Amino acid sequence: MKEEEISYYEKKVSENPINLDDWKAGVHNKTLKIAIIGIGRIGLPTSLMIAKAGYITFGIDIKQDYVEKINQGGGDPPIKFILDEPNLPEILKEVISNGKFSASTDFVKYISLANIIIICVPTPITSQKVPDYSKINEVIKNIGSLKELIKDKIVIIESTVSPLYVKNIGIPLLEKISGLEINKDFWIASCPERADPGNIIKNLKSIPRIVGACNENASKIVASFYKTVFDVNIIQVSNPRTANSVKLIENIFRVVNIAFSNEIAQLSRLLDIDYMEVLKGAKSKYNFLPHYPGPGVGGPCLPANPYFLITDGYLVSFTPNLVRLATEINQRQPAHITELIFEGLNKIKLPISETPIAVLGISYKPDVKDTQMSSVFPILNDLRQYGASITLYDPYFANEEEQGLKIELNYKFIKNNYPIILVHTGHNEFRSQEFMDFLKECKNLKMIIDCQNIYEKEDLPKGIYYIGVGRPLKYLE
Ligand code: SAJ
Repeated sequence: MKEEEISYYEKKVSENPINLDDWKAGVHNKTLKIAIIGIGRIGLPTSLMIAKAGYITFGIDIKQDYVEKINQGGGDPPIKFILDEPNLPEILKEVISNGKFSASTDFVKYISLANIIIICVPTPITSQKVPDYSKINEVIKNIGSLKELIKDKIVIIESTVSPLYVKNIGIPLLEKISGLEINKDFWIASCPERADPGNIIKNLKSIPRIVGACNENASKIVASFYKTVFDVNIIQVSNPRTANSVKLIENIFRVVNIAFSNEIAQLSRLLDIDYMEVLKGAKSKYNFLPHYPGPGVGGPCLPANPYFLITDGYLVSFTPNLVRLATEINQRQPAHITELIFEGLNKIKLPISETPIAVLGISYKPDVKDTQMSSVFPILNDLRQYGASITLYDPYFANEEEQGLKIELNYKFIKNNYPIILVHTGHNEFRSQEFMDFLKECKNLKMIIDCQNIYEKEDLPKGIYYIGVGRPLKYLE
C-alpha cells in the first residue's frame, strides 16, 4: 500500500476514535461500516442482510473472479448456491444498486475502513478428525498485521470454532500480531451461524442469535447491532466459548439422538419390530423428541461439529465418549444400508454383480440441493465394489453431473429394467402420487429399500419386497 494511502486510513481511524456512545450512535444511526471476510454460503447472505438493514457493507473474499460475479449481481451463469437460496438474488441486486454493498479482494482497504469485522470463513474438519483453523488463523493474522488500523474495532467470529478457540488461539494471535490488547484496544465476540443451507435468509430472519463477547459493553453493542440487522431475539451469554458451545451442543444433541435412533432401529428389525411404529407410539409422550433412523448423517454441520467438542475435551484430558461413539454409529450407517441391500438380494435370489439398481436421491437430506458429506457416496462405493450396475436420479440434480456422478433426467428409466430401487433421500417427489402410480407400472420391480422410511406398506405395489431402516423385510401382498 502506498505511503499516502496508509496515512489516509490512519487519519480516518484517528479522526474518530470510537467509544461506547459512538458505538451506540453508530448502531442507532447505522453509520457503522461493516466488513465481512468470507462471502460464501453463510457470509454472503449475512452481508446482504446487513446491507439491507442500511449499513455500508464490504464483502471481502480472496477470489477475484468470484468477487466480480458478486458485484455483477451474481454473474452469468449465476453462482451455484445463490440460486438455491430463496430471495438471495433479489437482495443482492437491491444492495448493489443502492450502493450499500460491494465485494472486493482489497482486504487492507476495507478492513481499515470498517468498524465491525465479521469472519465467516470455512473451518472444516481434517481427515484426521480435527478442526482445520488454517483459513481463520490466516484471516486473524491479516487483521492483526494492520496493527494501529484495527484499534477500536470489533471482530466478530461467525465461523464454527471450538469453545476454547477464541480464548486459546484467536485472541492471543490477534494480540501478538497487532501488538494491541484485547478489551483495551479492540473487542472480540462470537456469534456462531445457525442457518440451514437452502433456507439461509429465512433462518437469519427467524432463528435467535447467540452473542458471547470479551466484555459486557462489547456484548451489548454486538447484540444491538445484530438486532438492527436480523430483528430476531439476541441471546447474550457470558463469553465466546459459551456462545460457541451453544451452537455445537444444539447440533451434537441431534447427532447423539440420531445415533440412538440408528442403533435401536437395527435392534428393532432383528426383534421383528417396526421402529417407525415404536416412534409413533413414543411420540405420544409429551417429552419424547423423535429422531429418525436413516442412511447416515450428512451435511456441512452435523458430521463435523462433534470433532470441535472432542478436540477441546482432549485439551482438558476429558474424552466425551458418548459423542464419539454416536458419531461412529452414524458413520457406520451407510454400511448397514449395504447390508440391507444384500439381505434383499438374497431374498430375491439376484447376484449383486450386474444387478441393475436404481438409486433415487443423492442429497444429504430431503428437499435440498446439497450433497455435502451425503451418505449416498459410501453406499455407492460399496455397491460398485461388488459390481452392481447403478443408475442415479435426484430431482435437484436432474440431467446434471454431481461429484462425477451422472444424474438421469427423471425416474422413468426405471420402468421395466430395475428389479431394485434404493430410495436414499426422501425427496417429496418420491412420495408424490405420480411416482407411486409409476411404481405400479414397473413390471420388473422386485424390491424397494427405503432409507428414510418415507413409505407405508399400503402405499406400495403388491408382490414386491420392502425393507426400511429399522423395519423388517416384508413381502407386500
Ligand atoms: N438426519 C437423520 N435423522 C434425523 C434428522 C436428520 O438421519 O432425525 C440426518 C439427515 O438426513 C442429514 C443429517 O442428519 O443427513 C443432518 O440433518 P439436519 O436436519 O440436522 O440438517 P443440517 O445438517 O442441514 O442441519 C442444519 C443445522 N443448522 C446449523 O448447523 C446452522 C441444524 O442445527 C438444524 O437443526 C438443521 O439444519 C435444520 O433444522 O434444518
